[in-house]
Amino acid sequence: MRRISPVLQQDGVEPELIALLKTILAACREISFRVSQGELAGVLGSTLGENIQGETQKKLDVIANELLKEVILETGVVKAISSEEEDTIVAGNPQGKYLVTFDPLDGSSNTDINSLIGTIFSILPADPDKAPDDSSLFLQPGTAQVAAGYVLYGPSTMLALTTGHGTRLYTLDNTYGGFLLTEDQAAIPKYTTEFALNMSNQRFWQEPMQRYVADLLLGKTGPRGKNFNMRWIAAMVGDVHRVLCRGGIFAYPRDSKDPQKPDKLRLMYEANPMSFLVEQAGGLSSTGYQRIMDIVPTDIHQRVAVILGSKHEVETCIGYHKA
Ligand code: FDP
Repeated sequence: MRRISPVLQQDGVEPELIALLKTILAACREISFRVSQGELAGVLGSTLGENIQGETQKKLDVIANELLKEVILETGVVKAISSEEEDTIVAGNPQGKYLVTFDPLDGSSNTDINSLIGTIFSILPADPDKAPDDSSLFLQPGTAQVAAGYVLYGPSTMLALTTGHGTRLYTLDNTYGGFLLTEDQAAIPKYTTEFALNMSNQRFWQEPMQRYVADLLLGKTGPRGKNFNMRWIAAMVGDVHRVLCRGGIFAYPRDSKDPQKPDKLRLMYEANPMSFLVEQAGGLSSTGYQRIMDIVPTDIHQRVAVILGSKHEVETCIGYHKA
């Protein structure tokens, strides 16, 4: 079985980027270990509690954020980072070639129930002429990403990674301590009968999505002429992983539940990296009206509607938005 470095070298990935990816993965191995310890690690629960040593207990997402931030900035090749857990960007080496934006622990509502969670990351090139504390550094479309991936903390710890040469899946081998290639080219089937949506939001969706899902639910008796099945892990990283493994459509559409927050998922460290992985595996990713990776961000924490997965199904859903 192949390790990551030779695979990335074979793809012609720059040595500095390989080193950066390996550093991110080292932090993810540490996060994986802590996640696997659950309550025993004394890390779950309130950020305000204290453990028996009198140290302040921290939530797992805060710990994951600190771990990643520290090791990424230490590499010296990163000009700045942006994280879901940080209000503003954090400056790194002014000469750094890369920017890293990440969600340290996606699906955090799953932590306390020992269910799927993961770390999502996206790497962008850094403009050499901008200062490391200039947040406009990050305002690049998803098409500019040089690498993207997630590490899924599940029954096994898995990595999905792309540097633009397809999407590969790796599995953490705890005996050797590294990730081994277990799926060389993830390929999302073009057709599917599986959808993932938070159905409780149905009445708040916009009209095109209402119509699309109503037709899915009609199954064989409706215009789609086939029955669909539903899955909802409630952690994007888990739902997208299933889509990469066996196809499906995953959506978190725009809704009117909270007028202050029409979209839920974050563009820069959720939608863009997942879109890169999905497109590299032959799938599609859209807002319903626009390819997600073409969006030029205006804010590092911007939110966006997401519809991604099996090509034919996403195209069908987009069709309802044109009608
Ligand atoms: P969470 O809020 O638990 O971090 O990132 C947002 C996210 O999880 C996604 O991972 C997940 O797909 C979605 O929200 C779950 O939303 P619902 O609470 O509406 O099910």
